[in-house]
Amino acid sequence: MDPKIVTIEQHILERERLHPEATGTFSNLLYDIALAGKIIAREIRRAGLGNILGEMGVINVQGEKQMKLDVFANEVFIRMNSYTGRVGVMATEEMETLMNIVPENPTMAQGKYVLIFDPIDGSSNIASNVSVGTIFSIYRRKTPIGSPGTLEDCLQPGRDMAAAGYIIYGSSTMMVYTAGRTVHGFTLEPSLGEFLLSHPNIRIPEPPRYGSTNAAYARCWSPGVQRYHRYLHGMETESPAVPLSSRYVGSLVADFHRNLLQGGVFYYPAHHAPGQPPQAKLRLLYEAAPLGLIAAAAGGYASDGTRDILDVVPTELHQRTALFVGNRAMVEKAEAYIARYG
Ligand code: AHM
Ligand code: MG
Repeated sequence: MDPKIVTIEQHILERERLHPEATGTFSNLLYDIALAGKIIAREIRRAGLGNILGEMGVINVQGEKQMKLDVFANEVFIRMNSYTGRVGVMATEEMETLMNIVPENPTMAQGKYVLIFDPIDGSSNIASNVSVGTIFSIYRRKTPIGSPGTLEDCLQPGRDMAAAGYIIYGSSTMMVYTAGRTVHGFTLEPSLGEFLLSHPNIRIPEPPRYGSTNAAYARCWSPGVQRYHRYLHGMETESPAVPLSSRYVGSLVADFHRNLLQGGVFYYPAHHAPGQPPQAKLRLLYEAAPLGLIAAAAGGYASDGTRDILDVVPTELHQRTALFVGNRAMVEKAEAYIARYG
């Protein structure tokens, strides 16, 4: 066997050995997530075939309605993590309130970790065969193990995260994660059904190449953001000598992943309308904070336009935020333009 092949299990185990106090729970939780990712990837590969196979009687034999993929992915994540004793509380973008995990077996302790996830981000893209992703973050719970998990466990600043990652369902399936210091990427080898280490120690390269935003909303941005957009694309006197090129998938994980590997900045600013408070779209807990941790561990930075996204203390589960994420200097430039022009 090629000695260079490292499975995600081997890799996580190796990292665990660096922490003699580790019990293995955290490693096992990461495997659970990897397995959930494989199940979701398999289902996504068949997207679009549901109706055909249903008509052929291959699936939906009981006449059940085909489950939407985001609902399916949500179920997979919940089921994979409900009975392991590793997770005490979960929150998902798909559900209004948190899920307190009480093990069915009363002798089993309630888990010590908090799992927060967006089961399929960008799910509207599935209909046109465009990449989507799952985003997750893991925190240590604040409330005592054995007591019910509460909002206090979920509403922690990104800085306190134990790990974050995503699974991208693209031309191949990849899982990328960080436990806060380094970022590693694993590609699913479909015939083995294993995630293999393909991108060790990812660093956002310099110089940044891409600016990623939905520029159709430019009219709704604040003056500072509008000027920042002009700066990135060579229309301000101090613009970079080589302006950024533009790439926007409209699937956050895909846009983030490309910029992580090739350099760039993704920005989804708040929208402004006269007489109304600014409206942001992306969710702090499910989307912005985990990608912020990954960016930071890869040498980049994420901001809400005024401060490090990892310093924002959430006040509600589904809180929304503006997001600027990518190469550090480019994100700091966004903060500078917003500080100067609003
Ligand atoms: P979702 O959580 O409902 O899937 O929405 C999040 C998605 C992100 O993946 C993406 O960055 C953004 O919405 C795209 O929004 P827009 O269509 O406004 O550009
Ligand atoms: Mg989402």
